[in-house]
Amino acid sequence: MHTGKHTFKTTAGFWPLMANFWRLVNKVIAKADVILEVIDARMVEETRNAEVESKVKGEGKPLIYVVNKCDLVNIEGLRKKIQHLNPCVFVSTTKHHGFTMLKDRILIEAHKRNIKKPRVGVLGYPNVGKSSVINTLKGSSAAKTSPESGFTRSLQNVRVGSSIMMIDTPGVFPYLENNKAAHVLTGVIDSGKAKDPDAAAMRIMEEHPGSVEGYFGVGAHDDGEITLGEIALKKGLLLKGGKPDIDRAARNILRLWQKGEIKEQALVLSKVNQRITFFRRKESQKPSR
Ligand SMILES: Nc1nc2c(ncn2[C@@H]2O[C@H](COP(=O)(O)OP(=O)(O)OP(=O)(O)O)[C@@H](O)[C@H]2O)c(=O)[nH]1
Ligand SMILES: [Mg+2]
Repeated sequence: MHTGKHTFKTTAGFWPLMANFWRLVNKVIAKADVILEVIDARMVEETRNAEVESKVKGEGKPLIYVVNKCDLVNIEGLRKKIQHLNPCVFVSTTKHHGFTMLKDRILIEAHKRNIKKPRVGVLGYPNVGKSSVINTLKGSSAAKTSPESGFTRSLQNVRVGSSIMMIDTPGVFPYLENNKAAHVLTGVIDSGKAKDPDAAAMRIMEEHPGSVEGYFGVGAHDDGEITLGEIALKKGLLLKGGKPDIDRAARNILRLWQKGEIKEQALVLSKVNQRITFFRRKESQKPSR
């Protein structure tokens, strides 16, 4: 069982390790021949760390952007949006997608530098799936994972095949970063502890139109609060007097978002489209009267 997670966070939700942030990053950069920056596909900008990226590049080490949790987004839309991130590999550990490509990319970057057996440092925000990426590359659960952020607590070497050594790290933040809204969305701050759950839930609805509504089967409204109210009513989340409990509805959404259960609507739509095409095909196969 995992214990002691909270030694990583103060009650204010800060990360005491922040003082050690650069020490950790520098250590990983020094040890590694190739660096992976793992990013959450649903929140690319919020889970990138420009300072770390320029530090890695400044040290002359190759950086590969690993966009994880691709099962939760419309990948084609995302691919166009982040063409400038290069080299970039899209993966999903739950769907085992993109890992041959990732292994190849690691070896290509290493071989460019005449390194046959690269050591690969895996950096990224808490909860983006660093340990899961390592496990999927390896094909077994060597690095422990958890839906709780801040789970991996120290550097850990994991051998992948005969030629690659991965270095798992605890999630790291930009120095002095205090973007609470992003922390709620990325799961760094637990849904139960979010200060303004309704604002965070509405941000998800704004940035990923239709995803929350599609999940709960409610209508979309310009005013997100109306949608939250409908979700509360549908789920029977009521305050005394029968009013919808917006706060609980919003926390529910955040919990499902952090767990990766709410997907972008485009994905749902593409499934719907597949089904429509399937039924149309069946219809057209019926003998005409
Ligand atoms: N939907 C989805 N969930 C994922 C994927 N990869 C990881 N997760 C989930 O994300 C959560 C965090 O995964 P970890 O691998 O522990 O993340 P981490 O970056 O190592 O986290 P820390 O060690 O806490 O910094 C877990 O609940 C995983 O199951 C993915 O490709 N798709
Ligand atoms: Mg981890």
